[in-house]
Amino acid sequence: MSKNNTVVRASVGVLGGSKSDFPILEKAVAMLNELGIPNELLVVSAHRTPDRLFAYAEQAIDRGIQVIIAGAGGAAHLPGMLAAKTPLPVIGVPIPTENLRGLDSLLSIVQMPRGIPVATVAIGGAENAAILAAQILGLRSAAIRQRVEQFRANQTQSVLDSQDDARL
Ligand code: RP5
Repeated sequence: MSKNNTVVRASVGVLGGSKSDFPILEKAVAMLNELGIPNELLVVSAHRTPDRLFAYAEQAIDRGIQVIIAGAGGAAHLPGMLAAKTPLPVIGVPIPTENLRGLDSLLSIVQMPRGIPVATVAIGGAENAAILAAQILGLRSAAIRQRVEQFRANQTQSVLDSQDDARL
């Protein structure tokens, strides 16, 4: 919902294989909100709700989704299966796991077969997933591109402000 009570269609779908993934994925949502990008956060499990996965992927374009961020842990098939079912760009977020610390998630997501790519960020790297989604949307939106550039300029400035060596 926008400030004037009109319904704003999400342009980025943030999907998690389980609600237990939300503490990580909410960082993507926060970054998308900071960059002014309408989004939605849903549970869609490749293994527990496969029909919901297919339905989401098949309807996403018509619903106005332009980029999908998908996070899953362990046998993390959600991003790859979404990528198999939609031509939209899919960004995979490997969720940290208790036993293997997310290395299982990372390898499951990054090792896609030739022909069906998933852009994979670092383990737990939900914020970068959101920034990458914004950069993709920025190809067609000057306003989003400007907000990404401003974010980067602020980031640069805060690094410079926090260093005590003024020689550089
Ligand atoms: C994956 O299994 C989910 O993405 C989650 O990271 C992991 C554990 O899920 P829960 O057992 O916490 O629901 O499908």
